[in-house]
Amino acid sequence: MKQILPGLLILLIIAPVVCAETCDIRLEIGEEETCGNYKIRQDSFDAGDRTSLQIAHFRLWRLSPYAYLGSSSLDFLCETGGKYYDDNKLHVVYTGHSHDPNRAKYTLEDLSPQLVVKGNLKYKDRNLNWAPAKWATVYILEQDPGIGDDDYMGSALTDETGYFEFGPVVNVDSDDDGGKIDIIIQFVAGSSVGCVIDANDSVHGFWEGPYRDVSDELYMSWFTPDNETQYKAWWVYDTLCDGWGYLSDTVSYGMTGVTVYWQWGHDADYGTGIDNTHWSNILSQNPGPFIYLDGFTGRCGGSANDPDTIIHEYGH
Ligand SMILES: [Ca+2]
Ligand SMILES: [Ca+2]
Ligand SMILES: [Ca+2]
Ligand SMILES: [Ca+2]
Repeated sequence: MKQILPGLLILLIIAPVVCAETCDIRLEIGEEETCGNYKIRQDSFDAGDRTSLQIAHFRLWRLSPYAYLGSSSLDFLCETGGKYYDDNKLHVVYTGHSHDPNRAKYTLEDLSPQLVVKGNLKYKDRNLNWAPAKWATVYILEQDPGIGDDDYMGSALTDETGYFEFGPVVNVDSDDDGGKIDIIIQFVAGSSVGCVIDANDSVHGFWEGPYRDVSDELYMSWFTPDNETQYKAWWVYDTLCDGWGYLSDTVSYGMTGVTVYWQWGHDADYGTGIDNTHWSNILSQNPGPFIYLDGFTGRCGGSANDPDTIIHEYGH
């Protein structure tokens, strides 16, 4: 399948996706272990008033952005509630010790705030009603205006009802001000089923946001731009998905991704020299298969209006 967003992905720096975590850890002196975004190292024991290994000494680190948080100690009989570190984002409890070898038992909780992005994507269908946009790819990014590259957080896919969920991810804008993250979203008419692209080889889609300093959850409905040069691309994509679903359901055939050219006001010649709607799998720079649809303005967007034609070409 044609790569959906090569340009975009090259520009982005992949950010680590880390989830909240609780870890039970046993460490000998000199051992270290990570839990979520934190690392602990066991240094030594001190005798308390009841046992010889009652007080554990350790050191802590944050992994991203990297920071040494210093050394500390906990008494498992007198400090049963443990202690908080790094602005309450890390909780450490020393829960006792084991002999032979002597090991400190810790419970670490990474309490970094988490963010979930979820919601519904709708497109204007051929009856001009808002309908679920199924199998759209949703790219989630963290915007860093003025301080460098935006951070790519990951992607999700809408389901049959147009719903998607992304996360949880750590809600810390670590390369910005350390505050909450600033979400931008790109919705794209593409997935492993295929994609709908324009005459410049860009996948049809649109951006939403930024949503600045989002706390725990961003949950809303999004709509394709209310403009026929935009939403007719989603008609084509929906028909492509229907064709794929039909083959999958009726003959259990997993069709490979199909790239569909469609652009408002354009004939079906996107480099093949054929200006009527057609298909091919012989483009030298890419193995295809491809479908080329006309988008004549005089025909109100041409083949986008005509699912039968799209399915006919898909059938090849
Ligand atoms: Ca930011
Ligand atoms: Ca950045
Ligand atoms: Ca950032
Ligand atoms: Ca921010």
